Amino acid sequence: MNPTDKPVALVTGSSSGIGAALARRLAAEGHHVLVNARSENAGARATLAAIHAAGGSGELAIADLADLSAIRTLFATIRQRHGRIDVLVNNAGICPFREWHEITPEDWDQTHHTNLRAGFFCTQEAAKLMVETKTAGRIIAISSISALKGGTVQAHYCPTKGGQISMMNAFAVCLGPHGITCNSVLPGTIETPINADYLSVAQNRLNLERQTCVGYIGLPDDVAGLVAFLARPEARYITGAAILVDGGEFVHHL
Ligand code: NAD
Ligand code: RM4
Repeated sequence: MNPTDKPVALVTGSSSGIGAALARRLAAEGHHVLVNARSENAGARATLAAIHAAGGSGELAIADLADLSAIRTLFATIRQRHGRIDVLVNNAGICPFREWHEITPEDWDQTHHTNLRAGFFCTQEAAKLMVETKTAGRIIAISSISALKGGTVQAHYCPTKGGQISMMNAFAVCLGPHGITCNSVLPGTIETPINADYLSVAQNRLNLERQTCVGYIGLPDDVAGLVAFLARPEARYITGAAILVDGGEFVHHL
């Protein structure tokens, strides 16, 4: 049964990068955080250890979200153990950098299943539980500036990020009458394992730094404050919003 009276937050893909920062921050804000990863890896254990070290509460929630049956099992476990979910952050994502002419059907399917389909079915499962328990829940998609801009090696990835915004808008309409908000957060370039190889090329890093207004690449904690705010009760009137956290990259024309 429910091992905690705290509101329960699931952060998908929280063994590294932005997800790990969001998990730590939501725990610091008083949530019991479900740290999701594909397997019980060192990163997931490190996220949970950091939560506990800071006096927070959480547990591992292992599931490969590209697998629909794993999503169903994950939510069945959440129902059984907690009987509630208050916050869902659809953060898990992949971006295999590929030139447009090299992208295979397998790249397309893997990217869409992870970034978009998993988010849809996690949202559907979370929303069912929120509606049943009359929880004024919060659903937040970690989309991207790539929903609004193209990228030379991201022609398969950009549509998944645009789709996330469209999906949150649709769910905002469906779930608003239940007091559930659905929003999208659009990071610019944030230093994480997803882009470590790309940013290790000095010219790529310089180009991206120059594209921002502030002149530097963001860190995962730069995204955490906004997500924590959207998860709070005081954010109840913000829904169907898409908010950039990009150091001004979108408005900066070189
Ligand atoms: P990351 O690689 O550190 O994090 C992605 C996480 O998703 C990893 O922990 C990975 O294990 C997990 N994941 C991947 N497939 C999964 C699956 N099938 N099931 C469960 N977990 C899975 O990179 P990140 O930059 O922290 O990415 C987090 C999100 O932020 C992604 O959706 C990404 O598109 C988005 N984003 C990142 C940037 C950036 O510049 N870093 C910018 C905009 C948006
Ligand atoms: C983002 C954006 C960033 C890149 C990540 C992987 O949406 O394009 O520049 O680092 O994707």
